[in-house]
Amino acid sequence: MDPRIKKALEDETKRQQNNIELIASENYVSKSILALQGSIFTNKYAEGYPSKRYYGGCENVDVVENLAIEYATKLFDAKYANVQPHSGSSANMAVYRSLLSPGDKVMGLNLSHGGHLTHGNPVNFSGLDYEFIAYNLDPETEMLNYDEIRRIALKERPQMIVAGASAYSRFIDFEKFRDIAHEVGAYLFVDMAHIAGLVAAGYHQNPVYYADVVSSTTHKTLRGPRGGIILTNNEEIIKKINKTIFPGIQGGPLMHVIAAKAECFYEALQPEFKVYQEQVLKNAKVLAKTLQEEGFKIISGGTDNHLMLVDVKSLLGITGKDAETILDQIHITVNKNTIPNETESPFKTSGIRLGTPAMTTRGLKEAEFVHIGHIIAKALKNKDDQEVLKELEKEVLDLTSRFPIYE
Ligand code: DSN
Repeated sequence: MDPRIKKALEDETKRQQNNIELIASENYVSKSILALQGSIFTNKYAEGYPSKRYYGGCENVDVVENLAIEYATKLFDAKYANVQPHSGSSANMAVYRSLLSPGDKVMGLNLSHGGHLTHGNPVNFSGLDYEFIAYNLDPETEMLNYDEIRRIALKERPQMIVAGASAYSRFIDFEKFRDIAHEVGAYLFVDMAHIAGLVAAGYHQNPVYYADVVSSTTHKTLRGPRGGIILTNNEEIIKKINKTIFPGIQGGPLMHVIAAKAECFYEALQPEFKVYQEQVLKNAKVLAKTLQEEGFKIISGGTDNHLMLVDVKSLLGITGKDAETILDQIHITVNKNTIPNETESPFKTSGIRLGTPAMTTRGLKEAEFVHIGHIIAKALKNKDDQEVLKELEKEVLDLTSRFPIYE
């Protein structure tokens, strides 16, 4: 291996082992998934779908793609799945292109209120190709306000409503979204990327029962390889989606990733996965509570899922970027994040987003998350005291050394 690439790999392994990983969209895959994603399936071209390929020698990749579809549909109780999207963004592009025409009106959650780039941000293809109308969180509750979403939908009459978020810590009522979409004759499209693992384990309402189409990534709470999927119960819609993914927007599917997705769905069907997700939720609740006891404002007052948004500016006058840098110094990885009614630029922000999926995979429970909450608070409150930061760094390294990423 090229020595410089090898060194980066070794350094990254060390970083992942040493750091407390709190980025809400990250996780550690199983050794089986790691092996499959680095397997010889990567050598195979398989344009098309199982039994309808444009290349010979596809008998084994057909097996893994069929298994991925079988397990995904079982896991989410859906009739149809397309497991080929290279990413969540590709999946979302395929959904829009299958059901909309350029210029059609779509509603999505504002990025700075917790939405996603592909939910209509003006610099993203979604915002460029379609006329997106953003809905915001309620300024008082900092939660989704379904009456307000309905009011906007009745006024705007969109062709599609997108539900789902990247930085929203509350339960999302897909049934209410469905009712609004039906009332205005719009498709309901749910991007469940962040909460897919919770849905799979039965800890969040399953959007497949309410939406016309559902997309997800496979690498967040679902703990699989980096990639996307699309689910639906509608035969006409899956036909369109399949055509849009291939030959519409993708060529050869990443068969090594699809093999790893099949393993991911298989793992998520096991009883241990439910226990894991339950712990993810318990850990998030205690982390939010600990930070609140330390004086921090948690956006919306708490969390129902795997993540929380912490307003660092109102208590300490620092930006989310400052907080990210200080925590990085003591080996805690987080990301700065805009909060509702943000006054700072997206490069600075007033908040940080914290999530529990990755460290829960490593075996941390409530006691460790209370400890992490106190470490975060102490570091941010003593940001200029190098001695305190050094002590905290030691505490972090001691904690992570007790929970290896791969035994
Ligand atoms: N970038 C992802 C996240 O961190 O939430 C969303 O795709």
